[in-house]
Amino acid sequence: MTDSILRVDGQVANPRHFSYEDLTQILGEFQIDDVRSIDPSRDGAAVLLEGILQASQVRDSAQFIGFHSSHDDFHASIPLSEVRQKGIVIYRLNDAPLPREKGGPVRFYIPDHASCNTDDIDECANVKFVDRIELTIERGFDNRPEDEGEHARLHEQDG
Ligand SMILES: Nc1nc2c(c(=O)[nH]1)N[C@H]1C(S)=C(S)[C@@H](COP(=O)(O)O)O[C@H]1N2
Ligand SMILES: [Mo]
Repeated sequence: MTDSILRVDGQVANPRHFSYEDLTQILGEFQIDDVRSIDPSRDGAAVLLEGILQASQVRDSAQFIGFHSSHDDFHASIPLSEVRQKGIVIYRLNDAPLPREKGGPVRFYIPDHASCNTDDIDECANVKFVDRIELTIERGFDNRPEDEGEHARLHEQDG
């Protein structure tokens, strides 16, 4: 399994692709073997966002982090400082890639997010099916729902 499932680019010294194997090989200090240890409602295994940022040599100029899903054309750009400490990337379930129905193969997750539409860092920012992480100086493309109506329509498409 060496196919790229995640690309990291923008304000990084080492723009790169990660395969599932590459994610498993990120240093143990960044791995979370059971996400339930930080959020009992979620399962799977993850790496701290910080592990991916270090492996890509994030530059000091990076102010925003963009999560892109080309699968369903969903995108969020959020201040890096808000998610750098706690953000995780869930990528594994029972030693296999995270399945699509769980938001896989790669999903971003903030353990203590606010509910949707209440804050910049809300539940909507837990982007599923992430295939690209982009570090930028200015806020980047973001098409999260802007009001309850849009948000409700998005959820109607779920499942
Ligand atoms: N790619 C993608 N990520 C997404 C969404 C989406 O429509 N597409 N919806 C967001 C919203 S509004 C919510 S509430 C959560 C839902 O995550 P869950 O299905 O794991 O509960 O995913 C977020 N991430
Ligand atoms: Mo949502």
